Amino acid sequence: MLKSLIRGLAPVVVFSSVLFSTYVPARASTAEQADQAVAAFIKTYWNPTSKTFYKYDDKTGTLDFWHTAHSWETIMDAYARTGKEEYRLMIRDVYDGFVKMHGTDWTQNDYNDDIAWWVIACTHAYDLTGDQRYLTQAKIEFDWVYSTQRDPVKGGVWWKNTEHLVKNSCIVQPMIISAAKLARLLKDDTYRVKAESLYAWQKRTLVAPGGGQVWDNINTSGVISKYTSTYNQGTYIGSAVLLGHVADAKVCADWTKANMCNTAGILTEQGQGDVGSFKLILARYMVGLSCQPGCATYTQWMEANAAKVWSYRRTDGLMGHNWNAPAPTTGLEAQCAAGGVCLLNLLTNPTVSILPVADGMRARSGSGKVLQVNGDRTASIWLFSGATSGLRRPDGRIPLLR
Ligand code: 7K2
Repeated sequence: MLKSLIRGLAPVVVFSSVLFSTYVPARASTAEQADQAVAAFIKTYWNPTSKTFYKYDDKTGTLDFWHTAHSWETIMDAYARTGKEEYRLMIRDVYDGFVKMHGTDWTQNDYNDDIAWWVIACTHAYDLTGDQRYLTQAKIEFDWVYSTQRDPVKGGVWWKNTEHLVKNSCIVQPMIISAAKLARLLKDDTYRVKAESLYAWQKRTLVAPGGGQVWDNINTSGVISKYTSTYNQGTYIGSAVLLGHVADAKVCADWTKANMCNTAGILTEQGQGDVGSFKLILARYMVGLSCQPGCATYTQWMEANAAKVWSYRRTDGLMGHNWNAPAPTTGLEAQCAAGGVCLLNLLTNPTVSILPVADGMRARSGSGKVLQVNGDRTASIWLFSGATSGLRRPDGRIPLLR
């Protein structure tokens, strides 16, 4: 079994190493840990009746709009890793429960970043399931924010749609990620142009000279808030990777490691509430960066964080909001607990990413089939060393995962 798997993968490994000198980094965290982590999360926070997540670990409250997008993507990560039907059905259920509660006009939400996170999550859901409704909805919501919430005079995107006072990294960067993903999925290069132009604005306006540190926002008088968060560091890294500006992403990752971690490299930002989702965001896009050629050492950094937060888990398996201390035994909010789950599922995904590819490039899969990569420069070739059948969409294609 193992031998045939290795034989099956051999042509791919040769193919990739000849062209790109890629290698597979050591994986410290395990699928068993990821299994336990996602099971504990679902057991505590998922309400299958209302199809919503509870906010608190005593099964009270309802998880907020934007945190729900991240928990939804975390379930998608579990599905992408395992191909399990249970998670595939949950992808559908989370969306149905959310729409039941919030409808499909998400522009009712004051915060443009909240809308953008649902756009991003919908593109992820479409990638994994091929269900058109996610892509349709993502396009509608993105188009609304893009056409009504940009500053036509000075560039950038307003944070809130009820008042145009500040333009924040936390909206501009998720819009870049959304546009890059929509360009690929809709096969529409105008979205790539939008992404690139927002990226250029972001880089010249809200990134410190030399790169690395992402500032928070700029107001109507041109005053910049230099507050730094893993949220903004993470989405800059994600934007840069998706657009092929990997060098920018590396500078940002290096700055984050040097300035937002303790000496052991463990992220120190912590808190519940909104901040509770921030490290999850960084983790998602850091694992994406670590799959780029020459970036495997970032995997060790993320592995160290995963090991630490896992070591501080509760007896029920839930991980906390402070990755440098034991998880609180009560009062733990879902968006905080989701961070470690997301990280473990991404690190233990049995796929090997090669790199962004040129249009039309093909790779031979482990099973000997040829995968056509969908033509755009943001796509990565994903090679499956685990069961691929559960991961095929109804149209037979294997989704590109990030
Ligand atoms: O500090 C604020 C904001 O200035 C900053 O840009 C971001 C990112 O973090 C918080 S806001 C996080 C928002 C997420 N969406 C829903 C909103 O309710 C929430 O304020 O550092």
